[in-house]
Amino acid sequence: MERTLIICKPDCVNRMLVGEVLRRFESKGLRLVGMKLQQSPKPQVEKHYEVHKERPFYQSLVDFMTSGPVVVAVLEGPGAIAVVRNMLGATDGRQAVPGTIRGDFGLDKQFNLVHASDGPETANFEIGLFFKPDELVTYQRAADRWIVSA
Ligand code: 3AN
Repeated sequence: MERTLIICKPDCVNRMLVGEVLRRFESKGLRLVGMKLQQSPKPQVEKHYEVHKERPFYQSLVDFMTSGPVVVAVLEGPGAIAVVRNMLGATDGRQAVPGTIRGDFGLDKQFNLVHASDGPETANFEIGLFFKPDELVTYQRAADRWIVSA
């Protein structure tokens, strides 16, 4: 089992696509183990995007990510990190393949709707940045036996 962090960005919340995005992940078989709507504090966003600090778009990205509320969530499932990244599609909506979230709903590389962790270390770091341990809930659903074989 793997956990990954997603952020439905301000454009996603503003365009009222949060339900559509979560529906896709839930339908795929990924389980929500944490979720909240928040106005992100700037230092948290700066830490989150620290790897992009030297990139020309960094300041504009931080401004965008603090421009309105976001929905942050932790999803759990087998191979969750790669599964979610594949379902998002390429960074730039113009290049993202139809059928992916960015391919179906976006045309931009900054306003690209959803962030998702890109590896196990990043996932750990990002989950810890956005959630306290007691905000993550572990539970079993009987229906899981139809999604993941023992
Ligand atoms: P991804 O979100 O697909 O992992 P990254 O990690 O390369 O993409 O970029 C992080 C975020 O930075 C993207 N989600 C996007 O919002 C923004 N971004 C990436 N490239 C650009 C760019 N050329 N211009 C503006 N924003 C960008």
